Amino acid sequence: MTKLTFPPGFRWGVATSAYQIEGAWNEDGRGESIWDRFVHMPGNVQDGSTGDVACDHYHRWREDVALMQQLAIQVYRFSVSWPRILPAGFGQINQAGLDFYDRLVDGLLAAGITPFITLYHWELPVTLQDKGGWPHRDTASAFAELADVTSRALGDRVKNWITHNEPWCTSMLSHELGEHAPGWRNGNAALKTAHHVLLSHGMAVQRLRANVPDVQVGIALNFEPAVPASASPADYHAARIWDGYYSRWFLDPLYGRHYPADMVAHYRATGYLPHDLDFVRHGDLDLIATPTDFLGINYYTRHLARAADVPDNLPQEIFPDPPAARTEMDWEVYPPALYHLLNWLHFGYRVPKIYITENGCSYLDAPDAGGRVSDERRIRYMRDHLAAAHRAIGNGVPLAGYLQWSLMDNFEWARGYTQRFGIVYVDYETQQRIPKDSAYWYRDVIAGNGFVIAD
Ligand code: IFM
Repeated sequence: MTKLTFPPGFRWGVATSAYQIEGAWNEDGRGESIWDRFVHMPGNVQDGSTGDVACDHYHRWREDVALMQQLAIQVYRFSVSWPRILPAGFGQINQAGLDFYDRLVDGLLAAGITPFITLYHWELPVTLQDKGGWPHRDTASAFAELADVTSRALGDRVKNWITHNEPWCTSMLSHELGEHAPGWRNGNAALKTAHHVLLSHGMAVQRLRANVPDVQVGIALNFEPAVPASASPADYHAARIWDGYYSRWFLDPLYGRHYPADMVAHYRATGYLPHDLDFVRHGDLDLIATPTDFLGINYYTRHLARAADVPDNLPQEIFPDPPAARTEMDWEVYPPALYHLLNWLHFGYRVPKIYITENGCSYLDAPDAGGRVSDERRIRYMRDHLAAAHRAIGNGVPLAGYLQWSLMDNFEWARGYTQRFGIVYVDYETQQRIPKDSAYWYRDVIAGNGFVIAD
């Protein structure tokens, strides 16, 4: 048996987002977001559900903070709902909305839990959507206003800020693939969105630095590192394009390298860039590359890249794909990709500090007759990913913390309530919270700053 001990000061936490847990979608002056509109249109969510009530965290936050305290959670990453604070997206502030986050922050600090705030976890006010949404450049300035207002109100107590969660989802998943709000299918709009999101990130970093003494600010990107599905050159090329599409398009400009040239050529060829990068203005790239203090990485699975449109690309799977190693999302469980990802970011981009801002899995384990939720597969998933992260730290990767997704089961966007990512089970009928076995396992990991694995 070997004990994997994490560096002193390593931070252990959990993550959630506002729309997925808060509910109270139209209370106390909150405006409407693109997700409120999207979920109320039939056909957009797998089980026809909405986040109208979700985990009712808006009313039960005290109980949730107490639960985190019992589980020894050190860091709580949550997002603010933009239309709760600025119902029209800019201008008039909804004080009741700000007060909610104010109370939450005070409650967390009183419980000894450090808040990490995400400013954008996908809740664009509909008023801004109706003016053109993220493909419109003005949305970036409105986001800077949200950063300004929120950090002025909370920055005396909250020192850790994440501007955006998963710009790939805001741009590609929502504007190219149409799976998330606003449900567009337009490659050019998706690339404009990506640019304006990155631009707004740079603007927000500057506001946060101005408003928050000792601020630590970063952005959370999601990664699905590609592996060629076979040894064919076509699949190798497909893997490179996938990483360009998913990761390098965001990382390169954030770290001062402009948009990657191979991807600009690729997007020209696909018709996504009919007028080249005409939406990039002088000075934008400097703003986007404004230095940050950390990079947040959200990792769940890898991507097997196959060049489907190549006629002689015969099936020659060289990587096993056992059905047992998939989560309820049908995502492959593959911890080694996390190890390689961390190394790639450290050695390739010289990222000064990294947090794993999300990692977790959906399994549908439910309470047994005695009320216990045994979620062995989640414990294995967390243990193996933490072991991969520990190995990367041994190479010098500056990993400062691990935030598990998610504190509790919640509204999984277009999948509704068909998924359960929580270490705490939520009974949506009664709103009862039941810590799963993984929650107790994680509590012990935190207490020991590590865990024991079999040799
Ligand atoms: O639930 C989401 C979260 O909102 C963003 N990252 C991935 C999670 C699981 O799909």
